[in-house]
Amino acid sequence: MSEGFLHPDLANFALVGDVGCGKTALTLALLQSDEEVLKTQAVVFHPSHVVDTPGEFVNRPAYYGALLSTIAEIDTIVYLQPANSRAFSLPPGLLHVYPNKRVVGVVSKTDLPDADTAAACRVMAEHNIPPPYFLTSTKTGEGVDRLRSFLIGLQTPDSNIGANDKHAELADVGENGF
Ligand SMILES: Nc1nc2c(ncn2[C@@H]2O[C@H](COP(=O)(O)OP(=O)(O)OP(=O)(O)O)[C@@H](O)[C@H]2O)c(=O)[nH]1
Ligand SMILES: [Mg+2]
Repeated sequence: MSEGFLHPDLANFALVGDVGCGKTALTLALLQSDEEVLKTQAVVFHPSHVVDTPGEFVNRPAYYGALLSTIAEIDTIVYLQPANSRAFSLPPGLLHVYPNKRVVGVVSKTDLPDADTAAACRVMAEHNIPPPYFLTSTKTGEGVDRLRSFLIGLQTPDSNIGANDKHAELADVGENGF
């Protein structure tokens, strides 16, 4: 498997979000993998603790336990909010169970004709996911390189300070105005 070796520092994050929000497509784009995007039936562990979760983990309470145990040892949650949706899909309480995890907010599918990226960013802000937010489309490639660079930057040696401190530090480099 070649993926992961291209970006050895692209590590230690889990993509989380509703069914069909684009987690697998974004994971493969970040890894520059040409694997086919298929419905995720079970957690997929890529090299370096890059974890693609099934959307059922957030929209079916029966799977919350599986989600919690899957992300237990992972530092960063990459949460996807589709650009055409105002439904927030992280399970309530998740961020209380793991208050020290870093959460990176991503707007996915910005290419859709009914995309409203401002509304998607607002949904995340209203649910305590701090900016910067990354606007991405795996169809056009928008934002993928920028998100990859950001995630790689989290793995640099001085990123071991508390997740919240790091987030505050990075919030200034906002990728957009929200
Ligand atoms: N237009 C558009 N379609 C996308 C984008 N990203 C993903 N899709 C499509 O949306 C559908 C779902 O994408 P997936 O990556 O499988 O979504 P997922 O979040 O992994 O879904 P589950 O595995 O079911 O949780 C697929 O048909 C993708 O081709 C995008 O940026 N733009
Ligand atoms: Mg998937």
